[in-house]
Amino acid sequence: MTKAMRLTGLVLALGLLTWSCGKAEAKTAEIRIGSAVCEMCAKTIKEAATEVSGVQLATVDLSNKVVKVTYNASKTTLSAIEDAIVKAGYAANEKPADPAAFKKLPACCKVEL
Ligand SMILES: [Cu+2]
Repeated sequence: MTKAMRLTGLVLALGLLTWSCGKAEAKTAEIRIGSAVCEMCAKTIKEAATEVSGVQLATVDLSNKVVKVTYNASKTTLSAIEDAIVKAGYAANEKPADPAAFKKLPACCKVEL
């Protein structure tokens, strides 16, 4: 093993260490969004979730009716993200949708459970 190779290995190891430290606070969770039916719902929920400060990524999976969120656990909580979705008019896990927000949804999105 040459000196250059060993050095490269060391740099890579250090880089990986720094990277994993930076990701330490990042958590991923799935939130059930049972009342989501169409692309418009998906867009509304995605926007509501990503507007929460600390949320890095929100991916809506309409066929499984879940939204996968990646968030910084030192900045926000799963409960806060659920609340944002509730305020947008959708049920999130055990929390029912906010009735006033639900009323304002487009007709195609209003699905009584
Ligand atoms: Cu919809």
